Amino acid sequence: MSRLRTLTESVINGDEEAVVKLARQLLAEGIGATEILNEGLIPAMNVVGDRMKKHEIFLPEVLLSASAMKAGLEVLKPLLTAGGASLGPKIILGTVKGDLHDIGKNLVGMMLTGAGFQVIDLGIDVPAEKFAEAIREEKPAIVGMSALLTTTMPEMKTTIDALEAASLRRKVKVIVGGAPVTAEYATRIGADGYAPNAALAVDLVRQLVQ
Ligand code: B1M
Repeated sequence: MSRLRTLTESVINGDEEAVVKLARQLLAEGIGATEILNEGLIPAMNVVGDRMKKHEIFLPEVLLSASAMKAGLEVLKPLLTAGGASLGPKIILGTVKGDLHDIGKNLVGMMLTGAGFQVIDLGIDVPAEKFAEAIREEKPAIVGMSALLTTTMPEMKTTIDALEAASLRRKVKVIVGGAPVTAEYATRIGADGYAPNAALAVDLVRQLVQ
């Protein structure tokens, strides 16, 4: 089995220690952080998601895999965020109200930091009012919302409507993402952009701040 495949298996098995060790070894051997991310870590969450859907595994196992995934990301973080002088435009990120998934959002934050943006992460389960408050305080160029559940996607529209009602909508560009979100949905709810992954989120933000 290739080392990257072993890394994937270790995340699936929720073996945090093995994930950290292997990720460090792969980096030391000169394998790029992006390759480790895209070919080692991310495929694991897809397998976990499939098994979860088929009820082959349950929340405790998914949580272990999520922790292992996060530990792997921490190893890559210095490389993914390197190069960012963090003096570029501000971007506020958050996972919408009712939603606790943050691995994808964190990854988007790391890549944006690496691209030189100042990222202010509001965390998970962020209500519309908190986004509004942060816009007033931080005056960001962009607000990014993440949602992983079909049931929390409508919170993105609720937040956009709340920003409109608070006369804040025109002051920022709003971007959205997360596995169930689509470009068509983004347009429908009045967002300025959608990105299917973290690398494309960086491209999108660059376009929007030009
Ligand atoms: Co959850 N979960 N989960 N879960 N979970 C999903 C999303 C699910 C698809 C699994 C499944 O059934 N196949 C399913 C949703 C089904 C649906 O809505 N249709 C699901 C469910 C049902 C649930 C619960 C309801 C389960 C339960 O309680 N019965 C529950 C809900 C809790 C809540 O939020 N209120 C729940 C809980 C959890 C855990 C807490 C155990 C854990 C999250 C831990 C954490 O994040 N700290 C978890 C996990 C890990 C998953 C899966 C397995 C993996 C998600 C992930 O991290 N993917 C997920 C299945 C899956 O997605 N395959 C699943 C890796 C990550 C890198 O990808 O987040 O998509 P992703 O981010 C990508 C892009 O989407 C994009 O860029 C990222 C990087 O490329 N992106 C953006 C994301 N945000 C962006 C923002 C942007 C731009 C791009 O701009 C701002």
